[in-house]
Amino acid sequence: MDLINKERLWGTINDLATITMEDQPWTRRSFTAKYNEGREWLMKQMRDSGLEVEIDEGSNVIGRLIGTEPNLPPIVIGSHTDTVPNGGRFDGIAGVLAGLEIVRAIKENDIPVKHTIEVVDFTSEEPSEYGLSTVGSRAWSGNLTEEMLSYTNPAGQTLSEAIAYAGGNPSHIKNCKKEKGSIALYLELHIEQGPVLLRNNASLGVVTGIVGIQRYKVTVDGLPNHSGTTPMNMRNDALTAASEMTLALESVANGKFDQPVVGTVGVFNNFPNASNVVPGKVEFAVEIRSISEKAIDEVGSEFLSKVEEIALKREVKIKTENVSRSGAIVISNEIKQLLKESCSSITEKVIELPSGAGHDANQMSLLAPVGMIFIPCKDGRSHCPEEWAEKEDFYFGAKAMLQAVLAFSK
Ligand code: HGY
Ligand code: MN
Ligand code: MN
Ligand code: MN
Repeated sequence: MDLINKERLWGTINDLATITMEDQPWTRRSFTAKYNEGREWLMKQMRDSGLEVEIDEGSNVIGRLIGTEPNLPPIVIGSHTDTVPNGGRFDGIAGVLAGLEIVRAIKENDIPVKHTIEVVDFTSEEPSEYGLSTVGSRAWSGNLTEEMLSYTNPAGQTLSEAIAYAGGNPSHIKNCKKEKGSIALYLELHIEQGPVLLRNNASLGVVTGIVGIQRYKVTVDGLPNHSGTTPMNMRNDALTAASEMTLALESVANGKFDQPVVGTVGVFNNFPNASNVVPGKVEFAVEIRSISEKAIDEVGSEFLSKVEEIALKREVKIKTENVSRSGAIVISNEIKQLLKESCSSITEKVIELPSGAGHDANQMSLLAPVGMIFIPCKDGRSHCPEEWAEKEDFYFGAKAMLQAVLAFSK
């Protein structure tokens, strides 16, 4: 008998994804009114489904279905409902809504499940205007420091104020820190955000590991000047210096390491950004990712020394800040086996693969055994308006995750 309601599951995707900023399709940036609106919609769905609903000190939204043995540590099914700009109908949303559908199926069919199940929308998984990602799951793992709470957005508001705006209580953030072992299992369904499932004609993927991510913020201070009267050999141009540093990251990341590495400059802010002013200052964001911590360290140190060299040569000042580091994780054989069996009970087109994207599972791996199921996304693309997943794959993913929960909690 089919427990997952395919049409209802698919309908929730559209209901939430269309709660988007008027001027930016498929966008619900964390800590905005739209983000709060989307979470109000989610909490109503949770309450209407008979779940206990709360927003914790880290402003994580939690919907709880009490198990038959409530003293057992809970199973957490999580992901995120915030998006990158113009970026997500499925990224994050799919995992939260699959969790909602799973608890609905359990409740409606009176299936006895020992463990309490918590469906969690973790706050600000995407790098926000405050420069930090996985904010809510960091609050649970204890990796959301006082210094991070003081990070500011371009308007000068602090992350602490933003968490309060999202319904959290940052001055008591320590209250939502969890102890290792206080969660029985963390599961996350996510679109792959890459082409591997498609290339292998697979419907479901069992994730074998998740990259670590090192984030830096680099500030280049040159000398703003009149672009018409300042000769080329008398400039301290912050933008050309920052551009050479960006190309240096690209060439270092193209080097040979024990595992594949990617390096990206995705944010690049030029000041004063006027066509007739020699750029005085550039702030840019750097991220380096790999399954290998050693490779991340090697690329990071090589990049930072190149930045020093270029600054010296171009007579500009630099400040490099270590914004955050999330560790790479390897999924345990036990959890991989659990997910392989549950996925294979739904479809024979199952493969194993690593995740080049970071997830809340990175932080959750510090607290509990974690497992992830991937579903294919169209053309392997994500973080763009074209991001799309097929109803059937999403349905298979939710069914497989339900199987995994029932098998784990029998
Ligand atoms: O950036 C990532 O890897 C994820 O999509 N937040
Ligand atoms: Mn993302
Ligand atoms: Mn995501
Ligand atoms: Mn002028």
